[in-house]
Amino acid sequence: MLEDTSFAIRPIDQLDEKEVWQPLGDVQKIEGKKQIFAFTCENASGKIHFYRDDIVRITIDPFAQKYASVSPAVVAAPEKVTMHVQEVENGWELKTNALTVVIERRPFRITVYDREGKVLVRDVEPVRFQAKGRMRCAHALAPTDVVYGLGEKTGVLNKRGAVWKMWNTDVYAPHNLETDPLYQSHPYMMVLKDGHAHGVFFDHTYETTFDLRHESFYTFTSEGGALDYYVFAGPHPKDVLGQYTHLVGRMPLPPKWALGYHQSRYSYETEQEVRELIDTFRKKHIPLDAVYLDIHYMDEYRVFTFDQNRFPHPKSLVQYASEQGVRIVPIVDPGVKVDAEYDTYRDGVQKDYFCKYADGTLFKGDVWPGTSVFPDFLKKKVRKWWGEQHAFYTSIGIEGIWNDMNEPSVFNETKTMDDQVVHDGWKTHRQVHNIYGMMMTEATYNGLKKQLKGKRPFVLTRAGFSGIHRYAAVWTGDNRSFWEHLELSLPMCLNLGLSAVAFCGADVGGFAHDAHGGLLVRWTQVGAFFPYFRNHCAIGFARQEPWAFGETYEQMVKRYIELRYEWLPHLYTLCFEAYQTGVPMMRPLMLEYPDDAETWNISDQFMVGNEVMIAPVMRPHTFHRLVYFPKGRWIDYWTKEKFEGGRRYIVEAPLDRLPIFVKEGAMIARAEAKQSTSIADEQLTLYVYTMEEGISSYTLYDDDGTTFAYEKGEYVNMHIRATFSDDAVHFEIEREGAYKPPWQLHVVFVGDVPSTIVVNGERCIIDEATNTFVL
Ligand code: MIG
Repeated sequence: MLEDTSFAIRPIDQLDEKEVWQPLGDVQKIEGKKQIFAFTCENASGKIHFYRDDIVRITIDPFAQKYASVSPAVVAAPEKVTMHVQEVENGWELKTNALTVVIERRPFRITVYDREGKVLVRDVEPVRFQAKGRMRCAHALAPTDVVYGLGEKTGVLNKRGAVWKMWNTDVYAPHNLETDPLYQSHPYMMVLKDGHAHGVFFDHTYETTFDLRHESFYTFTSEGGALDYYVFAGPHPKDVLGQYTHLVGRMPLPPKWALGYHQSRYSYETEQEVRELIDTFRKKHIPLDAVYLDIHYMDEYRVFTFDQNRFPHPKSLVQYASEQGVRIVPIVDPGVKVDAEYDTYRDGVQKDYFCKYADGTLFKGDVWPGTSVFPDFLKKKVRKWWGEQHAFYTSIGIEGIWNDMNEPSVFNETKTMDDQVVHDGWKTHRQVHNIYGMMMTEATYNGLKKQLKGKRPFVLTRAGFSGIHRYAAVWTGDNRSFWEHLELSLPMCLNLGLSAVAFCGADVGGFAHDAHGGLLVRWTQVGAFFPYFRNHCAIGFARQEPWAFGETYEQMVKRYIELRYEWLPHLYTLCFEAYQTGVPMMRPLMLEYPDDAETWNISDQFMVGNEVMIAPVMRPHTFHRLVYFPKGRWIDYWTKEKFEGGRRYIVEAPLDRLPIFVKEGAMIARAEAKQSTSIADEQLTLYVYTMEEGISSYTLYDDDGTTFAYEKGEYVNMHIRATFSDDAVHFEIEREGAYKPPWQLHVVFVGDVPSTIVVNGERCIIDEATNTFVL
């Protein structure tokens, strides 16, 4: 397991540098008030603030508040914590039930321990700063520690061995290991140490860099702002997710339709084309829930307009789509065309809502509409105004918006807004760049929420920062129709999930480059089990709708889109889990088996919930693959063949087969395939993968799928517990919540049917004809 520990080690001091890194100096004073401990060093002041037993915030500021944080990430207020504080030899020890922080006086150094005394965070070098606002710290890592998270990054699951930068950037060039940064910034890591996890979140909006090339430490550098980070105690990786999302919030439930199959193209260019597209799906009986309108729907790319020639009747188009169970999702970019006769521009200029330089001149940049200005989303009233503009869409029945180019992307040398632009009074773009997109998305989500009168909005975004999942789903931007990019989409989305972005996905089929039948089939198989499932394709490349490559491929693609709908009750149940706990639907194996070191570096398999494992084939003309099975016994979803865990097998996977494995004992609810989520399920089936001995449990969640009534208890949670022994199964079932679902739950056994079945204490007879019974 010790392979690859030979990282390029460089002493911290040699890392750059024209400017001098200054140390903070020794600690001179520390004062504690309940759970807040303020300290003063020669060159800085700082604070250790316990937010909970298991969450501590550490701030160190050598700049006397000059760079006060504007981060929107944290939404939780500190809770009351019981502390044990004592002075120790060279400093102080601050202790809760879950964490201990030791501050050493000379030299100044912080160490954070978990309950068992394991070191989670330890300064291995003094924290340093540069006069112009930069800060750097270096924390210990063991050679065998594994680092996850960091949001949307290329590469494999484990992020060690490379440098990762946070600076939201639009990258069209093919994403590879050297392509960093991308569109999102999540300065957050989950560290797995001997199977125990903890988290560190650096709440910095400035450009930041994680240098993970070293064997025994990592460095974190911020281009501005006081050092400000949180440590999460774990110890299970799911605990870390719970702690992190306690702080930055959890995702609201998406409308069910957002979990269906979505079709996009840059661009479906006319109303007629969109209608024909929907008609073709329906004629071919391929499920479909949404069609996207890319930039060509607009009048010369003016947001909040439709092109009069191509889309003369948007309202009837939306209506028509809705009758077919399909939503229309238009794209909205932040750039507002400079055009004195264009309402959005005029209104924004008159109200002083666009970004400016310090001297008051507007920042102008080229994007799709030509020369454009950019709303100052850092201002609350601008967000409100921008949200209100969306009445243009919601008034004709639109319920979902796609935010693109919100890094913000500008067609100039720096690819973005000038550093010197100031936002909301006097925050430089340099400071707020990484949160610009998130603030736009917040504006969009809240605007839609108001206008949709109780219905759940759907927002898709490209740019984002920690906390983005509160407002939007995330897709990974401009990938290519490359096998390598299919492969890349797994670790990318898995790490987004570990960074709290539970609802994410990659363009199925690949955006740029030409897809082909085999690739589309394999990608659709994978996409069907990603949280967000959209086929999207760039202008000028081969069409990649399900039927684009002929009948044989079409049937396979269709089958997997149908499979998505069959699995929706389970996926929706997992959405609810993410909403409640922060644990994502799509999970790396390590999230379920942190004790099993074999799982720590698996980037090409994933779990959907805790008992289903997907092992996709992601290579051309390949019809088998090696699969690792964690402990337990696993059942092949298709053939029912059994596999013993704790070892590897080569499994067969003809083109029409996605290897799916279900853990013995698992219970999973599925539906019949249907054309759209707008059709209610009359029957759900609980598949019980029987075992000889043991207990298993499942909670099936459902609600109306469209409103916020679930927040007030209008949902159903069916808690099902099954005890298997002596050829009998005892079910205990409990319903929680006020929602009356339209479905009945039938039970089907996969594997040996127990001869005695008892439900809540009563003997139950199976219907001989169908081999099922109703719960
Ligand atoms: O500069 O709107 O990532 O999904 O189709 C390209 C056109 C702008 C980039 C997005 C892509 C979208 C495209 N956009």
